[in-house]
Formats: sequence, structure tokens, C-alpha cells
Amino acid sequence: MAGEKPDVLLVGQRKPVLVNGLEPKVNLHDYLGAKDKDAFVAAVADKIRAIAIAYTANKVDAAFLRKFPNLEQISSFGVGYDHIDAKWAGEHGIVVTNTPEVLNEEVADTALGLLLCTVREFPQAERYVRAGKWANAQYPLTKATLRNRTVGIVGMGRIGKAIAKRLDAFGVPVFYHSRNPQSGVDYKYYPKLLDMARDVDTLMVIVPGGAATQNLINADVLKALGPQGIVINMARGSVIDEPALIQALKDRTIYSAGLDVFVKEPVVPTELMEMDHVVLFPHLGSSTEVTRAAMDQLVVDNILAWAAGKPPLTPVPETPYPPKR
Ligand code: 8YV
Repeated sequence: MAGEKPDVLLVGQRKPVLVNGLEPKVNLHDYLGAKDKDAFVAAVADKIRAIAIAYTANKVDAAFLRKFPNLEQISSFGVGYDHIDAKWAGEHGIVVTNTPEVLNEEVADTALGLLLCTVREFPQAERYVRAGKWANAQYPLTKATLRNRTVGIVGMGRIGKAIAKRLDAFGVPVFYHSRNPQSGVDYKYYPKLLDMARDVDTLMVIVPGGAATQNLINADVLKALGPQGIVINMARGSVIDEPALIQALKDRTIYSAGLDVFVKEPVVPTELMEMDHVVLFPHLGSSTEVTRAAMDQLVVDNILAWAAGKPPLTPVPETPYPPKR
């Protein structure tokens, strides 16, 4: 009915930016807050026309989406959207939006930070100072240095390019592997990841997660990388075969790893926790107040555009606009 606010399901935390931005224009229904989820969904399913997802940890698969027969739009937080079955959504005329661009520089900063921490052992050195060991001896010289390294970027998308730009400034040679060569990029392109892994000693992983990249970094890739090899994962835990990585780190068939993401977040495998030659971050690539606020705002703006009958601002490729209904 004209003038009536549309009903939107909020999946995830009731973040103030989301609630304050959305409530004037839509009726928000709080999924996380509902005690009996099944009864709640049964009561609201028919009227829900859009879903706002507050965090990438909130899974929205086809079984869940099927419950909402009048769904038109899903506005999700995060550039990655492997937590949503976007293919199913596209096939059912539902538009999915994510939050690209606004986090590129922040995540690229973190990637460089994690790379430097891993190569130069800065977290270990900091722990050394706090343990009061400096008074007795200097922290040992690190065997690894960025100075003679070559970085192979796995996934030369928007964030991959922002990382490459930073590596240029550091004087570090960059190669890349992605599904297709990127236009406007001069770095050497490898159609085969294994070939690139043989030619570099450092992998910077920043591809989308999901079925297409599951275990892309497997035992063979790690072997090709070799004993000086360092793997930095800024993508999704699923992109690396985690047991194979742990084995390679244990056997020292690769040198080290810097990980911002894990298969079962927030659970980090004990074996990794016990290794002093890896650096572990709690999935904080984009996590500054300013960048997260920009991401939240884009979640809001995509819903507001939809509510106003306008095209989505940032639809994902699997769900082109206008949707096929
Ligand atoms: C967030 C991310 O840290 O945008 C993404 O896809 O992975 C990061 O920006 C993540 O959304 C938090 O779960």
C-alpha cells in the first residue's frame, strides 16, 4: 500500500547505524533477538521483502531464503558474500548487495601490516620486550626480510590492486594470479597458481571465498612455494587447506604464515596457537570505526534505495539488476 513502510528482516546485531538509518523508512524485524526463531520466521515470513545482514558471520543459505516468498533484496555487510547463496538468490529474482570499495585501503593497510609482522616477527619481538628478556639479550636477527622477496598476489581485485600499490612503494616485485588477466595492470600474470607459487616466495591471498576457491592453496601449492615460503591470508579461511598449511608449518616445508582468517572463526586451531613462528590476527582487515561505519552505511543505503524504488547501489555479479522475476 502506498505510504506504508516495507518490512525488513535484520539478521545480526542491532548496530545503531543500521537501526537509526533504516527505522525511519522500513519496519525492522530483529531475527537475532527472537527467542523462538522458527515461530518468529513463520509469523513474519510472508511480509518480509528485504533482508539486512549485519555481519559476514551470519549465514543466509537457500534453505533460509526459501522461507521468505516475497523477498526482493538482501543487503549484506562486507565485501565478501560467501555467507549468502547469491546464485540461488539470482535465480529467484532476489538482488544481493555487498559493501565494496569503502574498505579497500583499510584492508590493504592490514595486509601490509600482517606481511611485515610475519616477515620481521614484530609481534614475537614485542612479546620478547614484555617478557623482560631484552635486558639479557638482543632479540635475534630475523632470517626473513622483505628486501629480497617477491610477492605473488592471489586475486587481483580491488583490494589486491591496493595491496600491489603499497608493495610497489616498498620496492617489492609483484606477480599475480587470478581467473583472468586484469586490464590496466602491468604485473606479470600467471594463469596457473602452481607456476606462480614456484616463482615467488610469498603469497598474498585476497580472493573471494566460496566453493570456487575452496582449498585453492593446497599442499601442492605450499610445496611449490618452498622452504622460504610465507603465506598471508586476508581472504577467507576456506581458501587455504588448513590441515595442509598446519602440516607444512610443522614440517617447516614453508617458512611462516600470517593469517587474518580461519576456517571456523572465531575458533583458531590449537596447533596454530602453539606455533611461535606464525602471526594470527582476529579477522580485523576492515575493523576500524570509520571503515566499519562506511560499510554499515552502505548496507543502509542499499536498503533505502530499494525502499525508494531505485536501483541498488552495489549489486553483486550473480544478481544483476533489474532482477529476472
Ligand atoms: C570484515 C570482510 O572483517 O568485508 C569482508 O568481506 O571479511 C571484512 O571486511 C568481515 O565482514 C567481518 O566478518
